[in-house]
Amino acid sequence: QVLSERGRRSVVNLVENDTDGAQAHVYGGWPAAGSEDEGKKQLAEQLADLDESYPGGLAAYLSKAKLLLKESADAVNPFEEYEALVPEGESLSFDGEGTMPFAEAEQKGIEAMAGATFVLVAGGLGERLGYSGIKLSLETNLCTNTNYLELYVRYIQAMEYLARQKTGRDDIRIPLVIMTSGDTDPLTRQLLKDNNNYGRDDDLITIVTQDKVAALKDGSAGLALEGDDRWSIQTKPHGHGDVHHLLFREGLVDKWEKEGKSHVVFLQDTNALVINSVIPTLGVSVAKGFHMNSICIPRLAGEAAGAITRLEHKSDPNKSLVINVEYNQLDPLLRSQGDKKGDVPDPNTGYSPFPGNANNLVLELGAYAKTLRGEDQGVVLEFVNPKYKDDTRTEFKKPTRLECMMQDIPKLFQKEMGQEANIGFTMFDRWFTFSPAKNALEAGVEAVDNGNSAPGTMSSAESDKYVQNQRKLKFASADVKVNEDPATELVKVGGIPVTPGPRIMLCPAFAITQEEILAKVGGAEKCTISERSSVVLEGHNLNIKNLEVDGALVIRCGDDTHVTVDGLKVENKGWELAELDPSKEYEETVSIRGYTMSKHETAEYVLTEPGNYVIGADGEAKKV
Ligand code: UGB
Repeated sequence: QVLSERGRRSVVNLVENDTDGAQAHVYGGWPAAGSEDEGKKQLAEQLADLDESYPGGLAAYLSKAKLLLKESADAVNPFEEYEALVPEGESLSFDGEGTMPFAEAEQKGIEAMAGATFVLVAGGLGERLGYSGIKLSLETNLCTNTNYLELYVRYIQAMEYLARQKTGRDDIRIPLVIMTSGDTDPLTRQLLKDNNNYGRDDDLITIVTQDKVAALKDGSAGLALEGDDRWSIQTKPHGHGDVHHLLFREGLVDKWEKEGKSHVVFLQDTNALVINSVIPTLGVSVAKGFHMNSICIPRLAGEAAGAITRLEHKSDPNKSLVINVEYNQLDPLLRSQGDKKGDVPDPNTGYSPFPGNANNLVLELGAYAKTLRGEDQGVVLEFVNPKYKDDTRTEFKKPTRLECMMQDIPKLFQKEMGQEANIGFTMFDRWFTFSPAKNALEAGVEAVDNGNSAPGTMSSAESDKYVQNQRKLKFASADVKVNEDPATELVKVGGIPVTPGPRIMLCPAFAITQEEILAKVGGAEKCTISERSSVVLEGHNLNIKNLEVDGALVIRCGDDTHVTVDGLKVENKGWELAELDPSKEYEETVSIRGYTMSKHETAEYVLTEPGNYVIGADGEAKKV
């Protein structure tokens, strides 16, 4: 009688569906009325919340869990019926050869930009990174101190600007949805609030929040209680796969269709390089009619990145599909087939023969919407990954739960569209696309010491951003040394090999396409940047004609400020990385990177007034 109607209904549901008594510890042995009533109410409300947040309710969740836990206990191989083959796909190279010329893909992408909409999955905690805040708040680099969230927003803003310029249409608006979880939601909202949404209109940034799911204590899917609290069920994250159902449930996909959008771009939280690949990938999606296109990179064998595979069904070709196989499943799968060598490199390339999944996806909206409206409502296939106490595979070391991944959506595409589903991927060079910050410094140092060249730390992510910009400017014929060779050029800071410089930041408002870089730098009489230099360039209408830098230079221009750098020669003490003193304590954000930056001297130009300016040999910015 103390329970609310919804609470009471959920308890009754739990009892009625519990045919094997697996949940008796939850609903059985309640003390008499009047005793612990608050606890009873709390439990019933939580059961009702769990019921409401999962399609089909808690009963559906538990019955799926039972099945999957049984298969796991029996060590059923989920790939039994399949053989993993290396899939055929597209490849693009910014400065080399691909299956399609880069400039052609980029042009097609530029034409499609107006139809893009972005989703950033940011519900994960930075446990591996050793960071207790939200990963989106981490600074991508110490030259501009731009955090991940701001970087993605600035990129989207730059895309919108370019789309408006190209089409002459002022009404193009590119929205962003951020998926948070209970763990990341308050801090993400606070970050946006503290920064006034980074200047975006309120309706252009939407937050959807994923719910946690019930934790399970044993192979019968018994609900795990929170420590000694018999009135509280333990919950855990369900994985980034929640994003599809949430977009459907919140009506966002319907809204985008009405607005005439054509593609949805999914981004992960801490890979600053990936934005380079979005426009060309969009171009490939359009050219090839892909319903789903995964951004890929050459994968290091054993790397914690999924592999895109063609899973060939042994008896029914209609069940074959191109899909990610997650890194923890790849080795056992490959050990069970062919040469049985497992997840090893191809001796000819040094990389895994399977494309590495950067897990940034471009989905075609029409096919996606159709798929989400199917019976699964975007709930992607789940899996369990219990850590067993011993080989009997009966008891868990700690409670487990159902998990799901956003890159598993091809199975739903296939279910709703059959063989019509057109699933592809686009490979890019690693330097251009992939360097996420996922690991703590210690784990990164260990990876380096073990011969893995991808430490995946804050510092390697920052260094790779500079290398990328060195390469972009070099491509545009600038006189810039590319320092990227771990054996001869990189220097160790905090145990992680990083580029000694130059440290170059080409902000999204300076260039997000190859076309822009060539237009702004490619025609320069001179653009020389010494190795010890740091350079920040920002401005849609900033052009380099003649520039020499040996030190630190920052030029930031407003949208309507046209600036030509013609004859500027910068020579100053510049900026330097400072290693941490092992005897001192540092803030978490500093200690996970392993250094700070000392900004000794800077030549800085911030020009926001509309008009035309030249920065010449005398170092003055003159209005012309
Ligand atoms: N995320 C959520 O939004 N909600 C969740 O419940 C969990 C995560 P991780 P991991 O880039 O190399 C992925 O933890 O294990 C967000 C791919 O599955 O960084 O490294 C989270 O905030 C893998 O195939 O994922 O693996 C983050 O933005 C591989 O490509 C994102 O989901 C790998 O990334 C990924 O979470 C990679």
